[in-house]
Amino acid sequence: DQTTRLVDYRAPDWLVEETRLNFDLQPTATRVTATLKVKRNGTGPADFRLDGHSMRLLSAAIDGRPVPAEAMIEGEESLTVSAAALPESARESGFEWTCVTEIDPSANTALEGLYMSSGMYCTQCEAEGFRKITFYPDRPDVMARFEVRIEGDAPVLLSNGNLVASGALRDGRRFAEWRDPWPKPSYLFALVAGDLVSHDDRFTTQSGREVALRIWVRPGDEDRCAYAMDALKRSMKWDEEVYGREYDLDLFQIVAVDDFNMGAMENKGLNIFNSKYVLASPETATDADYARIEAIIAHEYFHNWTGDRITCRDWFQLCLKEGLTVFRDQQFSADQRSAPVCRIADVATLRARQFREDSGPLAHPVRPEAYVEINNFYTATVYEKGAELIRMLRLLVGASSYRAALDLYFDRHDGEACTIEDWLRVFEDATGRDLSHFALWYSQAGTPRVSVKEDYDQGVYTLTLAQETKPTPGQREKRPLVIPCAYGFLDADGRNLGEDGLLVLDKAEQSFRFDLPERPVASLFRNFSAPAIVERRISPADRAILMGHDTDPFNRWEAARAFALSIAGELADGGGRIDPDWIAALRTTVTDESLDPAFRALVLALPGDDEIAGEIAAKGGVVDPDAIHHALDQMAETLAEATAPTLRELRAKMAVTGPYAPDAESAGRRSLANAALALLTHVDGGEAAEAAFSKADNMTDSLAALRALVHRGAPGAERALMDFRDRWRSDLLVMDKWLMVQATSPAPGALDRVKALAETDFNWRNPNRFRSLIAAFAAGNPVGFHAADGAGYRFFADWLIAMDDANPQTAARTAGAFETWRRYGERRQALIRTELERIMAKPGISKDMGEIVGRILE
Ligand code: BAL
Ligand code: ZN
Repeated sequence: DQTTRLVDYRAPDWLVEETRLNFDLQPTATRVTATLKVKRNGTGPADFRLDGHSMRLLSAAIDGRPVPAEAMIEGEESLTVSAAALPESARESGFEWTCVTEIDPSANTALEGLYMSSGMYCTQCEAEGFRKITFYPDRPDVMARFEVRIEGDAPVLLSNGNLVASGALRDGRRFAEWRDPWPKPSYLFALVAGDLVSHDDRFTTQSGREVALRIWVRPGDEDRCAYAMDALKRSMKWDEEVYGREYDLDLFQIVAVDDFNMGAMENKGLNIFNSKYVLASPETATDADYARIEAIIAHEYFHNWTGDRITCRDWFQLCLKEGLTVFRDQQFSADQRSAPVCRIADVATLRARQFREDSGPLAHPVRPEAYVEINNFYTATVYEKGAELIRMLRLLVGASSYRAALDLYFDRHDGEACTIEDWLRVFEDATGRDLSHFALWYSQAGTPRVSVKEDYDQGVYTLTLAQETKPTPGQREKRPLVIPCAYGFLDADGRNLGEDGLLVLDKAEQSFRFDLPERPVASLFRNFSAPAIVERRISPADRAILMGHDTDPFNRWEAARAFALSIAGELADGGGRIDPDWIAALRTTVTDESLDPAFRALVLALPGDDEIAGEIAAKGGVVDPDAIHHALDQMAETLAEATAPTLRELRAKMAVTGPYAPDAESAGRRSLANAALALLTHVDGGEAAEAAFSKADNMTDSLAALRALVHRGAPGAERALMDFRDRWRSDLLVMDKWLMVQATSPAPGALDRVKALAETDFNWRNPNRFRSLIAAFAAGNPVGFHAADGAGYRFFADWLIAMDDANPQTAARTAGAFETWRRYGERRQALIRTELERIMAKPGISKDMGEIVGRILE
């Protein structure tokens, strides 16, 4: 059994106080000498067990004396010196362990451990990559001070902490020595070596400490770092102001890397980023890219306290750092931009990814209790639902108590590796509340459904809320959760009625009574106060009141979304009609100049195919991707026909003058103009989009126009695709957008086009390329992927099999596109099953892929 279980957690037998690493870098044979000062944790004899694999052990010594081969047991992923083989003196008081290993970074296509990307050396150690660099107790509750010496040909040699020495060696080689004063687990170790240039700046902390800031990129990319640097400085200031957290080293560095499994990584003092989330210029990056860069820079920086200074005891506690840090980055973005717009976007992502996960075979609690491969648990549930739990806690205890609890958390646990129990105890101690019931959110998987019943009689409004969570894999019985519901009431004219407040539903069913002078239009779960699915019958008239007047912008948007979803659902089911009231209400909202353009753009966007599929599946229906797509097309066309002059007017009004700037206000104007453009393409044959494409002076407008043309199969699409390619063919990050536009196009022939693109000079081993073409097709092209003959499934499975050999982590994560397979009709299910079984039968399938596909098939 390859499963690791939370209940089996045991404190480490040995701790490491100091770790000295010496790297002699060579592309195919890098030598790593590791010297660890080890001490016993506990009493009595204990084997000295180290994690490690995919490297050659050249020698090992204890207190300078070679360890004989027969005293070491090499397991598949470990090296053990038995307690009996340890020298007498070492058994109690500890010892110095030295080992020399040899690794081949050039052959490391899994991008975990030490590997090469575009000629540079870099590392990714979270969660368990360090054990591919040297033998080590590779677990987050072992925290050591690291000293690192790097020797290599590259001009720039980086590691964590502060630089203490550097210089030239013989034969053109160089060395650098780094010391990180803060104890850290091995997963936060980082090394980078390459031909890099830096974009530099400084930050003075609130206590007056001078910090040098450096963003390292390949020569030629220096002029694309300014926005990331600005976002970094704003993040540093924000964390001081809002959380009282100051940076703690003299240097903070970021490196942009082309081949990277994740978005970025919070290694102490040396964050490594997927270059996609650092590099930006108006010509090459969209408004959405700028917003993502800002959020991810903030996220990784915030990890310095929530992740690095206080880390996780074990990987089951991943949400301790990830949920909290996502919540912090969401707060930051909301402060920098429009809070309602950010909230709506965050909820849309949560519903699209996490609700989908929570309702299928991959559902798991925010704190999972078992895993085969921990890399499979960097999920929307751990991250995004984890952030929602923090948000609910803050709502329940109030903002000032939340801050007091966080202060206590940092005071009490600085330098420790903690658990969710530690986290909740801090809140209990700071507020005097009992959170034992709330804790269920961490262990119970599945999205609760809250049904709403309303009654008004003789001045009393009664609201009855009932909750239910459906069974999830391994959890049949579900208990009622603590569900906060922020509410307010409106009268028939849309004015406030009575007081706003917060209800807490903590039983299966509860009624709440309010004295109100008239029947209210209730605005419930304001600002999406709990990650729940709300089932409520509401009249079109009440919906229109909420859409037009709610003081909670989230619920104004929610009312519009619910309206569109119900129309789309009925159309896809072969019935229904396009209610003219929907069009009228949309027109009123999108032309309301008192509203933020970014908000209006969100209201104007139609629901996605997958969102409708999720609704149909939740009601027990069989999902037909073609019917859903047809319904959405009909809606877009009818809306565009009815509002074409309004849409054109909106575009004219939203035109941004002057040079491009990525600020939220101009981005909002562009998003509304481009939402209108996408609709207009349904009625003008692409005329407006062609004009917009040829005059665009920034990537946001250029890409929006290209997408509108390609996705409608407009006559100008081919020409625009060629122009775009000719202009950007040497810029791989921009070409990813070009690939993605084609991969996600619902126009006929998408699969043939994707196949052809995959056969040209497509570097599929690069995760960004793979995601832009193969993953985007499976996850973002429901019509092409679910083609009735199964060709889309076959194509995708072929690629998963190929990628699994090279990079199991990226392959397994991409395979999640199959998680909704039981939503579809029998024929499609049979075709998908064939592909899933083919993947499972692949000789040498990785742990990563075996776990994901196994769970999907269960
Ligand atoms: N810790 C992995 C990348 C991130 O969540 O920041
Ligand atoms: Zn994170």
